[in-house]
Amino acid sequence: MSNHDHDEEQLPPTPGERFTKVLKGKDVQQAFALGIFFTLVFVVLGWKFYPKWMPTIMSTDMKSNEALMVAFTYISAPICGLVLGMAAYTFLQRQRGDTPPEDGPGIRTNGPMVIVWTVVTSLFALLAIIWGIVELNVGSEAAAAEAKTALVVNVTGSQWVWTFEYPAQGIETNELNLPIDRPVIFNVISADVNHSFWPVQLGVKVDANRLETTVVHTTPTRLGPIDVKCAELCGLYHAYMETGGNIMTTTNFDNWVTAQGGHNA
Ligand SMILES: [Cu+2]
Repeated sequence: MSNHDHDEEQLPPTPGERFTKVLKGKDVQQAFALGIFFTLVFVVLGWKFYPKWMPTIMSTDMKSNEALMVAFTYISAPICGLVLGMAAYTFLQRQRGDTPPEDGPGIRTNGPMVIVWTVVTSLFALLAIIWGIVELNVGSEAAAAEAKTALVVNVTGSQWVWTFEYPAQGIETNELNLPIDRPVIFNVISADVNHSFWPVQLGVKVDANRLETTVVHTTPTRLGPIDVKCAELCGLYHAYMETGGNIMTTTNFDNWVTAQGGHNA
């Protein structure tokens, strides 16, 4: 091709020129426009709909879980949006029967492009790590402060039932009733295989292992029913390993404890 011969006489384009050329390509711009469209869809989902689709927020932990979920939806929206944009553009172009544009030089040899994507994705990863570490520390500080006043519940998972022992109250039940606004410490263990203790609306999900107690805590902040499930495949009736309970006023909780034959503490 004469065009090709002509190119060889010129200096090869610099990485910066290649970057600009890529961005100016009609196909890239159209795919990018679709990417922005999908990004907006995810932002609207994260902003308006995901919070509604999540379980009712009934504890401090569930509140921070929701904030995390929504923030990560925003962060991942442009990444997911651009990938979907490219996929949709390719699909639409195929439907039209257009010939795909010829491949340019490999992106891996384009310095600026490589730097941009490495830096941007590293920043996302760093944000996720820092956020996670901060949340963990906030949790353990709160736990230390709450230890004296907290209600202790010993949770045992076994095939295929949850058992809740309240040592200070001297009762054992299969429904998880808790008083509102009082910190609760769960000592979680399994009597047989691995289970995962998941009181859904409390935003707690932790493995129940045999011979090893896992301590987890939260503070219920809203009255109402809760679901307790097993979130670790644990055998034939794993799917039915669920129970419920209620977040109650302190008075109602005390009455319930008394009705179970326990003493208030
Ligand atoms: Cu289980």
